[in-house]
Amino acid sequence: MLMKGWLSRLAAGTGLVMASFGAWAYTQTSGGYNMPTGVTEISHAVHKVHMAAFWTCVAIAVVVFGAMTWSIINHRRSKHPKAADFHESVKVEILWTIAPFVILISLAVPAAGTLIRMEDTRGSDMTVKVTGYQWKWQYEYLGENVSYFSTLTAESNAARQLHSGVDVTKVENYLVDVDNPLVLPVGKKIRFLITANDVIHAWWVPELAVKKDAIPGYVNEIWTKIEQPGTYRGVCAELCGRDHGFMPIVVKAVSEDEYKAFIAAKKGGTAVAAAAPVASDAAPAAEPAPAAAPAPAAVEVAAADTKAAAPAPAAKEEGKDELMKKGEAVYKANCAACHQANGTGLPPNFPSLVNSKVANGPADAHVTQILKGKNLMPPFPQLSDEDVAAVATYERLSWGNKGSVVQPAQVAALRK
Ligand code: HEC
Ligand SMILES: [Cu+2]
Repeated sequence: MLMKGWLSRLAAGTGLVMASFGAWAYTQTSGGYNMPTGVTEISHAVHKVHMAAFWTCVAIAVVVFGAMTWSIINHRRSKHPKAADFHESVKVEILWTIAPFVILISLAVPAAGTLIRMEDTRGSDMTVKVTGYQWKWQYEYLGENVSYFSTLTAESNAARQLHSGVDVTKVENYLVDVDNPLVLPVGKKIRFLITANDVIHAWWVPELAVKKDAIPGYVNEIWTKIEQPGTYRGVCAELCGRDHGFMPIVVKAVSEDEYKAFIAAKKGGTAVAAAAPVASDAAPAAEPAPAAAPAPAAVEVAAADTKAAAPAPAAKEEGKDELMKKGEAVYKANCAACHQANGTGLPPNFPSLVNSKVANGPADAHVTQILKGKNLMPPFPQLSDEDVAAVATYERLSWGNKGSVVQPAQVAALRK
């Protein structure tokens, strides 16, 4: 028996209404599948444009699939064996030219407005220069003389190694946590200058609606104004080589006082690349802040770093144990990806450092190779003299190697 016309229309209509209600309910909670609304004025604007385009698509789908379903049911061949043969209608043609035009313009206007606002970096309160490296980020607070590197936490890095034996589901914030997050104040207009030092990267933090290519030789601009304190995570969004997936971004938005304490604490020491895995959401404040930082719970990062970096002028002689300990951290953060945690490397491309001629040979050549790189090995000029001395010492005295201790002063001399 054939369905009556009104019945089939009702059925098709109900189905579509239910489907779109489902979609609506889903986007309200986002369920992790929709774009985040974010925590900045721009991210809200971007979300609005996104939802407007989404609902326009839903409305078009309802009309198109509704007409199609209705036609399939009511004009099927068994019902109308002889097809109608109408054609050409100026009215319909005008309608289907004007309707898409109106739809596109009504979407383009708010989208263009938002894009223009995103680019307007005028009147910013502070500037942070972001530099992409293979495979880490450097943050430089312009005018503050504070700059540091931000790399994947040692914990994630160890867990991700082939045959690490670590159950990665047990690692907190696996692959999305860093040693030194970017600390920013809320309620301030922050301008970012984004560039790269080797290949093209892209700095992307979805909840800030900030995504910009980091291109060597170019400086791109973008800005943000974060509304609420919190930890916001992002990733490099431009395929930049083997460890592209291992250079996450963590932004910690804090109150202005906490931010000031952080900067003050950072100024107390030099920037270090060595890893002190902190700053996961759940981690309790690591240790009491030093005297320089008035806010007690202030940014645990600051506290950890200042301690590690204490007053260490380049010329100071360092004990072997100290160098070895620091060297291990620097090695894990910067070298283990290629040379492996146990030094055996991944031959034939990445040589073993066990019994290596370089690690057992003259220190100058060893240090120069770290500073300047060689063939597939990238240069590491961004590491401090201390870090280079420590990592060289660590390589020269680990895994049965019989090299010498390297002092920061030696590195400083070779840098020139
Ligand atoms: C992207 C991979 C990669 C990273 C990261 C890396 N290396 Fe290398 N390393 C290499 C390659 C490739 C060579 C071989 C270079 C050549 O001789 O052509 C090498 C060679 C060496 C050698 C000499 C080995 C020998 O006997 O020939 C030393 C020492 C060394 N690296 C130390 C380091 C240190 C220290 C770090 C971290 C600061 C580091 N490497 C990070 C790829 C890497
Ligand atoms: Cu990258």
